[in-house]
Amino acid sequence: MAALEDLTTPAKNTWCPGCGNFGILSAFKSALVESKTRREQVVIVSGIGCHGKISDYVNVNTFHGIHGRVLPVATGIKLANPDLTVVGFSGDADCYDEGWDHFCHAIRRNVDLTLVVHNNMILGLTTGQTTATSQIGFKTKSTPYGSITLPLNPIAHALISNGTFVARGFAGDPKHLTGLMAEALKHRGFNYIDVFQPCVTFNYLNTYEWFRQRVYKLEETGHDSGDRQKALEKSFEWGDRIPIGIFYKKERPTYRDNLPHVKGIPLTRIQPEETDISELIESLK
Ligand SMILES: Cc1ncc(C[n+]2csc(CCOP(=O)(O)OP(=O)(O)O)c2C)c(N)n1
Ligand code: SF4
Repeated sequence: MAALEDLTTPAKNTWCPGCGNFGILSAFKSALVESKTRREQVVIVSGIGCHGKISDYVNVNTFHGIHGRVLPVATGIKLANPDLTVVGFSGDADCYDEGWDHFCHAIRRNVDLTLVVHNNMILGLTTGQTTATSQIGFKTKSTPYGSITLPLNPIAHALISNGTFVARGFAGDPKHLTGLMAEALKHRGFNYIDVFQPCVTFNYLNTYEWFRQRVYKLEETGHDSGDRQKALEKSFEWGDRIPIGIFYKKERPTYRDNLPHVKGIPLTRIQPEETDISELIESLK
């Protein structure tokens, strides 16, 4: 079982003071403690961007991947060793732009892992350009006259792709986010949490204040998280009121359950057979 003090690393944190990533980091550590997850059993896979540095800040097994490829790496780890608790951390550009195809397919496959998307609605590390979730009219370095493209609705996409755990949190409410993450860690299947993560340096529009004035908790309104139609309806709510919490939760077989060649003993426990491949190498010369 992880203790909070054991989860800290000596790495110097280089996120801007006040960045929403701090809320995500503290919520995740608390969720590991709350869900009584053993530190040694956890693998974090992170993408490229400010969010990706989270790999340096949690004392578990980590893999800092390449841009947009959190999910292929996380999927491979989980399929090879299902005993591990695999958690992906991605950014909105990393997941909803560069990694969009992986996102849709991992959801429909129902790979048994958790994905947390640090959604700051901007490219942070590359100093402020629009992403797939940037708001229309948003002026950035890449859209000096304001974005003319409508943003994606990743929650709705996750629901129509048959997601089995679809949730949204807010980095400004780490206690609530801890609860969502702890639930996700317990749930078997693809657990997706989009997190509103204010970028205090480049996103002057979607600030803590902007979110605080709008977000409300689904669970406080009697929302039935077993009702997919209702969840879909809620996923389109945007404007003065924006829902956070678990939109939808359901059990269904995971990808591994139906994959014949990895169904039995985990690949990591199978001793490789000694095979002479010199003939094969010769034939390729
Ligand atoms: C293949 C590839 N394309 C582009 C880049 C440049 N790049 C570095 S970080 C980044 C994205 C950062 O945005 P986001 O995923 O939203 O993360 P944030 O920095 O906001 O956390 C990009 C495009 C890269 N490193 N690799
Ligand atoms: S640039 Fe934005 S997302 Fe990156 S560390 Fe600074 S505040 Fe956070």
